[in-house]
Amino acid sequence: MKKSVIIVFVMLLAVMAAACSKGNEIKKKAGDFDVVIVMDKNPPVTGQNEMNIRITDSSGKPVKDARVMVNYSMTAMSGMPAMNYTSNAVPEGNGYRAKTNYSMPGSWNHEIRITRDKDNLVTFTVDVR
Ligand SMILES: [Cu+2]
Repeated sequence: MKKSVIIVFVMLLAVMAAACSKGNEIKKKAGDFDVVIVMDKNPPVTGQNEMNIRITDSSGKPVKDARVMVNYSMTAMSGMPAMNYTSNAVPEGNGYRAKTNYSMPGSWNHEIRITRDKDNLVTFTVDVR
């Protein structure tokens, strides 16, 4: 009896932790812009993934008229040449959507280039399973 109560409690905690987890959300500054990147999978997996990119200006207004490119790459490893891909983000709602296709698991470097008047860069790494 006591044991089952503890088990239910632990399960509840796990569900709450999962709901609060923001492991798939990345927040960065790029010049005057605030950028929030949300990966559709947590963790991202080998193969097709999508990211939603929301950009706001210094007054908090969504930036919808920028050119947004996602470059993702992996440095060469033993038995694997360097990999480098670019994906054009397309406007969607108040943000942009970009598809990525990771050819292998591991740590992928990302650079998002946001162009409006000038280039603004966001860099981060994603651990792909
Ligand atoms: Cu690799």
